Amino acid sequence: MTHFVKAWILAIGLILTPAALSAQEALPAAPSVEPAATSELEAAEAPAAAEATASASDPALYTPMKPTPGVGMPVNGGIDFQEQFSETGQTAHWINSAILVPMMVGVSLVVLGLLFWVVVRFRRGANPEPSKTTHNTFIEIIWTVIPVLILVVIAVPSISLLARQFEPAPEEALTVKVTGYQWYWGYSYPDNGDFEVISNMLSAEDAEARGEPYQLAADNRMVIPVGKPVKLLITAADVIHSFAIPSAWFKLDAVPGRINEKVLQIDREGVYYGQCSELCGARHGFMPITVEVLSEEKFNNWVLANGGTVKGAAAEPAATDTAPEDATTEIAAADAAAATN
Ligand SMILES: [Cu+2]
Repeated sequence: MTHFVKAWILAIGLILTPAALSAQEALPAAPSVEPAATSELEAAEAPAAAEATASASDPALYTPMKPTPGVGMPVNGGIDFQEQFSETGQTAHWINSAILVPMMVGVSLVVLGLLFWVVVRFRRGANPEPSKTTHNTFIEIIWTVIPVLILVVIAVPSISLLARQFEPAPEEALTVKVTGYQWYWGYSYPDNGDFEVISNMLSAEDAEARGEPYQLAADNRMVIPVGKPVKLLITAADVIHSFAIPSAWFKLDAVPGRINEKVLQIDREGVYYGQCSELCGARHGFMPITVEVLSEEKFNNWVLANGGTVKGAAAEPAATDTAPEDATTEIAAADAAAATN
């Protein structure tokens, strides 16, 4: 009787299989390589994208920096983490290579050695009368205390790193709001006139023409100043995405209706690539992240090239060691104003 029921369940399953397959095919068309508008949402954003490209391409103020090969991007045959350019990244990489990997290798070798010793020393030929011992207090203390010590050695740097990664941003930090869309990124700068940069993946030809890695390069980049904490407010407009830059040890989910906050600080000028790291639909693999890190002065020029305003340019320049930069910023602002008139 049960065989009969099983056979029927199997038969119904087989009959329904083609229907399930065609239902999957009915999903959005396979991703095309072109970053052209593929949804209504994206089409609606297209004018904004065109605008941003037009203003950002003012070569007098800003030209996209060429990436350094192997820096801020994956390398062929790489098995280690990417080289790290943030303080937390360097600490994390150090914990991995100075603490975790040596411990893994050490523990593995000790266990392997013990196994070999047991196999050889206590084989039937060498040890015909096996011992009937069931307890040994000394050994039991050893195999409890040593693992506890190993866990403590790992926990101390690891938990302090975790806490450091989620320290709130300092008061003066620049704020950038990152929004994940299906399937591109938007970066808005509320401290600089609240303009938004829409960032789509470059086609293979455009990426090659710009000397950038295909599927990591984007038409408009997120630009931030070097060596300064940047408060990233991360959210999403449709489904969950995740904003990740491996060479800055940065990853945080972008969740609709919620703002996640984390500090990003990169200590060297350059171009750093990342990808959306939360499965978010058909073109999930085609929404790369490109971050360009510039000096304060070049960053301000980029802001002006995008029609933004430079923080503190209108007000009295702050009496700090950044005063000369503020002066050049004002000149640039004046130039930009003259150019638009
Ligand atoms: Cu995504």
